[in-house]
Amino acid sequence: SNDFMKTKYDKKRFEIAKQDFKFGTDSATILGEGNYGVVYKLTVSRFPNPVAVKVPRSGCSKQAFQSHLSEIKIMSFIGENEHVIRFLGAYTREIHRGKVYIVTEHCEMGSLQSYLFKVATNRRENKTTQHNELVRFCKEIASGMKYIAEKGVIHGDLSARNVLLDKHLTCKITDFGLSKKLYQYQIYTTKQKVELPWRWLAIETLKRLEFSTKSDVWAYGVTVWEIFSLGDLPYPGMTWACSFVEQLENGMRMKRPEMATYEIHSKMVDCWNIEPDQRPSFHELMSFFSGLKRNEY
Ligand code: ACK
Repeated sequence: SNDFMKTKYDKKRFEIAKQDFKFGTDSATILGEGNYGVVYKLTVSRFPNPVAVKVPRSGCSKQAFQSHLSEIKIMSFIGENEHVIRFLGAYTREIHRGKVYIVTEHCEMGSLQSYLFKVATNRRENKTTQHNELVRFCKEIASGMKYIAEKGVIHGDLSARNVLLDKHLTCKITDFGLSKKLYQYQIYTTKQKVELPWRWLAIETLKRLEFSTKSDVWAYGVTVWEIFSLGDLPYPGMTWACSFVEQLENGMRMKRPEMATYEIHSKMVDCWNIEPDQRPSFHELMSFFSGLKRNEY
């Protein structure tokens, strides 16, 4: 059923030679680190601009490495869209040694989450300009997610930290792979070491491990909440221990962030409907944010 599992990585088109990666030069910097591995900003010969290179940790588990590989497949299957991170190539010749590099476009402005933090501490004079920018982010993410959903791919981990901004402040959705998310989720539930991204997970995911485009819509609603609260942690003050799932079932939802209109808040709440089928589609969400009147704030 998952077409991307049948897709082959087009080696002729995407394979990059090892010597083309300019590791250890002045141009190489670390963009970020996680348990998965490291993301470098790097010069790679065939590309005019620096690119982002994801390298798994040398001691990472077999499953973490598998998820790294599935990301290549998923990204090549998804193809190109203005609001999806562009896959540029990979180095896979040393796959047997656990060495695989994934190359994507570099987004100069970093994650949407870090941008929102900056906006929060450095408020704009013009509220309308600010509001319109936030609405544009919502529209672009809905547009990218509509494209991903049409390809039959479930993102599984949509959030402000998984949206990147290029130099024009255009949104690019990143960090793919259902299999990866399912794998991570098992880790979360078994070891409880890494924090579970429960604040973004739909009720059916939390209860029955069900992922779908509609659970992506739930996460989209949480992302919109993050945008209008300028990067606050969702469900402020709440912990997993205070029976989160039960509270959701009893109708607890996030309040309207100050910067969101009542209309926008009501749309977020629609994304958090208990019934997945009752949630809006990404097409609807894109139309909604496209149709919002400017200067409405
Ligand atoms: O908020 P940031 O600066 O943007 O910190 C995170 C960090 O790496 C961990 O993911 C940054 N990052 C990841 N991929 C890219 C990319 N393709 N372009 C620019 N920054 C990236 C992200």
